[in-house]
Parts: sequence; structure tokens; C-alpha cells
Amino acid sequence: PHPVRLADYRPPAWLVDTVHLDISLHPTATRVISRLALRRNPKGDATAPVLLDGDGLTLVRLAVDGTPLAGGAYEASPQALILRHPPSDRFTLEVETLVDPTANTQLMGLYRSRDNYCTQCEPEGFRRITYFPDRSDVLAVYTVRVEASRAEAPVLLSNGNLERSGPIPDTDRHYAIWHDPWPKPSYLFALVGGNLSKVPDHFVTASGRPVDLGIYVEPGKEARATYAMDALKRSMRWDEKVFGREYDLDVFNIVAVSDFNMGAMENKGLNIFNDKYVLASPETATDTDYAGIESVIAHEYFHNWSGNRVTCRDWFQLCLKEGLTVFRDQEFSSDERSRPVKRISDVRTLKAAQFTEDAGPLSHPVRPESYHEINNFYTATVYEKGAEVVRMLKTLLGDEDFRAGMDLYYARHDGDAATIEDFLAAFAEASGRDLSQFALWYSQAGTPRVSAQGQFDPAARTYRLDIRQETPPTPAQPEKKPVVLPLAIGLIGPDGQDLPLTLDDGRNLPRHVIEVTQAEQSFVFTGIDARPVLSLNRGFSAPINLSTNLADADLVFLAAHDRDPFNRFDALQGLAFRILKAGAASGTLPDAAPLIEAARLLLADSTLDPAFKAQALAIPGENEIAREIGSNVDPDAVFTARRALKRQLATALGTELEEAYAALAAPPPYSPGAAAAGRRALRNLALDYLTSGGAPEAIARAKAQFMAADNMTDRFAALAVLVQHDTPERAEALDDFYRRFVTDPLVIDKWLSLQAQIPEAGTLERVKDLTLLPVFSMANPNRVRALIGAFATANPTQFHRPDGAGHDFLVDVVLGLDAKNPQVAARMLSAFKTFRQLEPLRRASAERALRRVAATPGLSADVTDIATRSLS
Ligand code: B3K
Ligand code: ZN
Repeated sequence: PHPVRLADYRPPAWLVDTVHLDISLHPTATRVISRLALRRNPKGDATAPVLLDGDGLTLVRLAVDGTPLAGGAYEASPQALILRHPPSDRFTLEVETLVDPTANTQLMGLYRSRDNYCTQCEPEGFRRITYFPDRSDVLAVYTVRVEASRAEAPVLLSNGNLERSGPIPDTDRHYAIWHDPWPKPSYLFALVGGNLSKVPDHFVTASGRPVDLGIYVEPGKEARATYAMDALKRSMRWDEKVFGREYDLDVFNIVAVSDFNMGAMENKGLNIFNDKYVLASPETATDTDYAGIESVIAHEYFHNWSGNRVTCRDWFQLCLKEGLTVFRDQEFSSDERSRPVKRISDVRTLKAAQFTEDAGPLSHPVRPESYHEINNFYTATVYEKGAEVVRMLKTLLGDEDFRAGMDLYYARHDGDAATIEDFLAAFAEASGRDLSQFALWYSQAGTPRVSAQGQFDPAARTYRLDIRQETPPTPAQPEKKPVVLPLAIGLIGPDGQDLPLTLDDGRNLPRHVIEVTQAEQSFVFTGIDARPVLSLNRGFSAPINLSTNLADADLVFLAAHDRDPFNRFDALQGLAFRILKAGAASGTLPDAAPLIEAARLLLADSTLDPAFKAQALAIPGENEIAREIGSNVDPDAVFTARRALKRQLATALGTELEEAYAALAAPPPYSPGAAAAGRRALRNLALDYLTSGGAPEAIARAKAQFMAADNMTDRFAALAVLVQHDTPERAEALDDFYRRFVTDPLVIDKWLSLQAQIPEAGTLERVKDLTLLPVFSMANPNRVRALIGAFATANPTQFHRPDGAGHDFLVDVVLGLDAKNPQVAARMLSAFKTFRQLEPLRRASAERALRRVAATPGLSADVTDIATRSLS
């Protein structure tokens, strides 16, 4: 199969001005009548036939301007409908098709989730509902009439505003007509029918438009939607305040469904959500779940402008909406919670998901240049690195010019399908800066390696900083150019205060940021009286792998004094990584005293936010350590080193940790706010350390917390601690948890996931056994991700068992799943994306496993693509 290439982009030959859909819902034979007002694109190929995409469609009937078309006048297959001789340059095409939502196990197009009807169209699902030019640069105004059995689907929703609804006389059916005045691409179409309860609310926009808000959930779950509703209203207000963007319809609806391939979808006026990102109560959701709901609700809402009002010309521009919208949701959460804590957790996610992707065979630019299966490009690179690129733009331009650029982009492209070039042009114009070198961040894959060597010259009273950058080769990109690096910097004097920064050439440093543009570049700071300590890339201002000549003592100093909280965190992590890498390599941990002292100081600092302390004091995870080691990784050695360091820290800081555990107990009632969540995070980290040695009293305390907890955060944290130790308490707690929540699938996911992560030899068998339970289902993406996904991505010692049984298991799952849901199968297979960093034995096993996939006949495009690229 040929790849789709960015270079081959051509404007659509035909445009669609309006779409009238008449959809009659039926479990196995849903009838779709579509009336398209087609018009030849003056900017397109003037002789091109009308070519509409389809995917698995059954054509019933076809009419042009009201006249039925005879067989010879068109070509139809399940994949396409072609009119070689259109009657004129403007005509109406009416097409009737049949689809079977019950048979749709891919969860793309129109499908059923627990008897409700719902849709997912991005990127190419609309063609599974009706024939259409299913590409993001064809924008049309939609009117949708949907009808269904009143008993089966009392609620009928689509995009836009409700025009009319009512019973269909003499039948048991009813209908609703929805109209969306904003032209949109087909990927933003949505439809829902089912038995759902509405949680209502309202919002008045800054300019006075009243908006009816609704969150639709399974009856009985209404109370669990209040936090999501609150997050929605806060998001709406925030986008007005921070970006000047108001909502633009009379209605905004969100529907929570149980079977969903990803987190959520930003369909115009009708967001559809994985219920995991809507439903929360103190008893069933952790603080992390609440934060996830807040950010996904915000993310999808923010797409109304960054994605919907201004959409993408083609799927290569996906980061135009995704990178920007992730940046916007990160900023929202920072403003609503703690900015430093949010930044630390975002950078951890970035490094865990994107740096590892960029270091392996699946590496690709933020804007890829070709693809075989677009569904495989909803990646950490497009989303998370895409957000970092927007963040760098803001750092380089400053707040005012950044906002001016955003405003210009929206003003110029409202109602358009835009490109990255359009986006950058708006910022270049608003700021007067040349962004041509900056644009490399979109086209060049790979994480730059930056080395910074500082030298204090007491005689000259200068501090010289020599910077080198180099981006390692990535697939299809052997040669790399230097990129623009905005590096936020501080030089910290012996008293712990930042020194004033003056460069020798008189340049000043707006916002304390140096801009590196060359492969090698030096900066000389003058008027420096004593040896300063370098704090570079503050706030992780550029997404790079940075190495410096800082000594352990400097890191201890930074951990104690840096006024940049991110670098304080990073200094502690840096110390831990040094110890863990040496420990994993030699089998013996080097002296951890500097780290212990730095950790003790931080723990004792009463001015610090507990949430920040919890981040800074957590030992890097096994995957993070493996990433830092980079090659020849032995997961068992990593695990052993990490456990040893954890026990050392627990012993050395026992008293302080006991105090923290005692002092941080939060009085009821539970509140999901950032302050209370931070206290729980630090207290539960203390519990984890204090239990790490497995002492019976410690286990008993964890068990007591598990039993007494009045909220899921504390209960789950205690369970997570208990599952690390093979004791009777573990089995009792797991049983108890199961019995309490057996009817609550989202909570059972936590139970599945924790067991999949047990670092013991019996875990693979346990995981296999769990797949047989009635609470598990390979047909539900959340269950698969919770159990299989956690095993493959969060249990390195067991997934990468030296005997290859973990790898074999994943391949069996992927091959079994592929026929039903290729997207989820491909996601699971991408757990192998880091296999080249493993030691030779495990690397060979992973490669054999991938070859077994690649050699299987009849695979989906999704899985073929991941297997092929992983092996390349
Ligand atoms: N835009 C959707 C993602 C669709 C993924 C399709 N495989 C959700 C989001 O990023 O907001
Ligand atoms: Zn998005």
C-alpha cells in the first residue's frame, strides 16, 4: 500500500455547502439518507469526477437533483462512490445507505455502547456512516434529522442547536432535528441516541449569550457528573479571560459512553467522552482522576476554537489543533491548580511518552510527512511535543506578542482549514520576528542533545557558558540541523540569590532566556564575583536532553536554593538518576548521602507545597530510569537498584516520613481541590516509603488505611502499596476491593491495572487469569488498557521476562484483538516502541515477537504499520 504524503496535497475538487442527514436508528440496519449540495471548487481540478469516500457501506439508492440515477451512471463499492460525469458544476446528490451499528466493533463511525448509539468520526469515521468527501478541508453546514424508537432511544442528540423534536404519529418512534450553523469538516459530526440522563446547567458568555449545558450519563450516575460540569464552566470562563474566546452556540452537550477508543472527542457542540473522563465521586475516583477529568473536559472544550472554528487543512497538520489545545489545557490546569506541580507532571509525561517515542523506531516529526495509517499518528509527539513547541513560541515572543499572534491567527483563519505555515505566519507578523528556523521544530524529528559547560573566571569576573546541540538521527532523517533553543537561565550566587545577568556584548536577556540557534554557541556573563551555580532550562523551557558539568554538590545546592521549582525538582531527580544508573550498572548502589541530605532539607521546608514535595521526593520510575540509561537496559537490574535506593531513603528519613504521615492526615470531608490533593499525595508517598521494607507493622498500617479510607485516593494508594508485598494482607485487600466495586467497571479497571503491575514472576499468569473474569472484556478499550496496557507499559520486569513469555502474551492479545478493534490493537503493540534500548537477550525476544506479528496474514493497516515501523 502507498503512503499518503504531505507533498501530494491537492485542494478538494468538489466542495459541499450543506449536508442534510436523515438518520433512522436501528440496531442492525440504520438507514442514512444524505443530501449534499455539491459545488465544483474553483480552486480545484476542473475536470475531476465526484469522488466520495466510503468504508464498509451498503448503497441503497442514489439521486441527482431529485432524479434517481441508473446503474451505469455511477460506480459504487463499499469504499467509494464515484460520479464520472456530474450533471453540472453545482447539483444535489441524495444517497441512501444502510449501516449496522451493532456489528461495529472498531468503535469508528456509528456504533453501540451499552445499547446506546454513538459516533466517532475523527479522523476517517464519517465515511463509515455515509459516502462523503471525508477530509478536513471540506467544510459544510449540517442539518440532522434523527429518529429512533422512543423506548430504545428517548434521547436524540446531534451537533448545534435543537430545531424541533416530537413523536412520529402512529408509530412508537420519535425524531429530533438539529442544526449547526457553523461550517465544519465531517470529522466533527456526531450523533447520540439512547437512554441517558441529563445533568443540566447553564452559562452566560462574556457578551451575554445564554448557553444550555448538559452532561448525559447512564441513569443513576448523575451525581458523578457534577465535577465535570464544574470543570466545564471554569473552562468556558477561562478561555474568555485568557484567550478572548467565547462559546458560539445555544447548547453545549457532553455525553459519557463506556466504550471509547480514546479519551474524548470534540465534536461541535456535542462532545463525546470516555466515561472515565466524566464520572467521579470521592468514593470511586482518585485525585489523579479528578485532575484528568478537569484537563480533558477543558481540552475538548478548548477545541471549539483551536480545532473547530479553525480546523486543519489535512491530517499532517494534526498538531495545529492538538499541540495547541494541549498547550491550552496545560495552561488552564496550571492556573486552576499549581503551576510548578503541573509543569513537573507535564514534563514527566512528555519524557515518559514522547522522549521514548523519539528515541525509538516510531520517531516522527511533530508534523509527519507521510503515513500509512493516520490513526497511528495521534501520538505523544503530535500532542505533547506539539504543545512544547507552542510553549517555546510563547517563551521566545513573550506574553504580549504571543497573545497578539493567537488573536491574529484566529481573526485570519476563522472558518478555515489551516496549516502550520499559517499558524507561524500569524506569530511572525504579530511579533516582527523571523520564525523560519523555528519552523524546524515541526519538520525535524528527534530530541536535541544539548551539552552546557560553564566556566567561572575569577580574574575576569566572568562566567562563560559553552553550549553545543546535536539531534541524533531518526528514521528517514539521518542529517539534522541546529534548532532554536529558548533556554531560561539563572546564575545563582553563594547566598542562593539569582545574580543579575549581563552579557559581554551588551545584549540583554529579555525574560532571562538565552536563545541558542547554532550547533555551538558561547555566552559570557560579566560582573560575576564568586563562582555561581548554573540553573539552565528553567521550567523545562526547551524539550531537550540536557547534560551539564554540574557536580553532585551543585545539584544539592540547586535542590535547596533554586528559585525555579522545576529545576529544584530536576536537581533531586538528577542526583537520583546518577545513583540509580550506577547502581543498575554495577549491582551496588553508590553513596546516596548527598541525595538523602537534599531530600531531608526539602521535606523539612515548611514553605513548600506538599504536592511539590511529593513530586520531588518520588524516586524515578523504572521506565524513567531505563530511559536515562538508554541502551542495554536490564529491567531486573533497574528494579533492584530502585528498590534498594527506596529502602535506603526510607531508612534514612524514617523519622521525617513518620512525621509527615502523621501531620498530613486531612480532616473529612474529602475535597478534590489541589491543596488537599497535595497533602494526600505527600502522605501517601510517605506511606509507600515507610512500607517499602515490608515490616509487618508497616503492612498493617497500610491495611488499616485501606480499610478506613473515606475516599478512593487514600484507599487506592494503600492498595498500591500492599500489592507490592506478597502477604495475606494483599490478598485480603484485593478481595475486599473487588467485592466493594464489582459493579463499577471504572473502579475495577484500577484493580486490574494494579495487579498487572505486580513485579513478581506470577504476574503473567495472574493477568491471563484476570482476562477470564466476567468483569473483563476484550471488547472494551478501557478494560484492555487497564489490564493489558498496564502490564505491557508499566511492568518492565514481567513484560520483558527473559523467557519471552510476556512478549508472546502481548502478541497473542494483539492478534486476537486486531480483527475486532485495530486501533486498540495497534496501541497495545506500540508497547514495543522502546525495545531497542533493552539488553540483547530481551531485545531479540521482542524482535521475534514483532516478526511474528508482521508475518501474520490479514492484519489491519493499523497493526501492520506499527509492526513494520517498529522493525525498521
Ligand atoms: N481529537 C480527538 C482524538 C481523535 C483520535 C482518533 N483516533 C480527541 C482529542 O484530542 O481531543
Ligand atoms: Zn485534542
